[in-house]
Amino acid sequence: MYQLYSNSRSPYSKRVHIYLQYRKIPYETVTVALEKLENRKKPFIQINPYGKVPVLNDDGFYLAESSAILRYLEEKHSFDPPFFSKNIQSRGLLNQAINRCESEFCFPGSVLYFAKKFVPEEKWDKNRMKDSSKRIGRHLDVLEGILESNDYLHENQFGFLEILYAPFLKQIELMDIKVPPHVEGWIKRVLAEPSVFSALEN
Ligand SMILES: N[C@@H](CCC(=O)N[C@@H](CS)C(=O)NCC(=O)O)C(=O)O
Repeated sequence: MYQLYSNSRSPYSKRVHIYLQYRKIPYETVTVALEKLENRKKPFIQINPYGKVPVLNDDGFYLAESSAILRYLEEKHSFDPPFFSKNIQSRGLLNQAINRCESEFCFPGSVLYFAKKFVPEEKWDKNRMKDSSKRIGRHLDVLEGILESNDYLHENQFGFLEILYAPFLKQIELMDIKVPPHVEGWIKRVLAEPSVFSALEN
């Protein structure tokens, strides 16, 4: 059975929980206590030298990076319909959207999340945080353009992108931005999807 090294406060870990539950793949969770810095010590540091969760253990094969884990499982299991279509242009557009999700939303989102959750306000890097909010605002305007005429981001179906975004959407109120109306409707749909709801509740 797959093992998922994870922490319950880690949005990147949550992506993999959502995916495994959405695809109904059995797995067990191995909790890595980030608060005790277990991720920086042996044996975990030998599994992932960057000391980050999530990591998937597939019978002794270890894979880190949430998006890479999802792609690996998606390729390994050949689900129907797959998240990555056979059409090369469709796959190209999905990969483009994945990169933009990471760099324009989740990364600046993490800057705000970790500052607000774990750093005392007097130590906040306010310029960096302001810049992160601005970047997220620009990104949501781009998503709004897509969602004006679609319920979901890629080929109008719940899929890979929604799973990557979901744990970060749950924290959107920390991002100090005005959420455009179609994005707001999409967030409600994504968070109501049963696998998302259950993975983010636990
Ligand atoms: N790009 C990685 C990011 C993983 C990541 O940043 N994980 C955080 C928890 S959300 C972590 O393990 N932080 C511990 C540390 O950096 O010490 C992914 O997609 O999996």
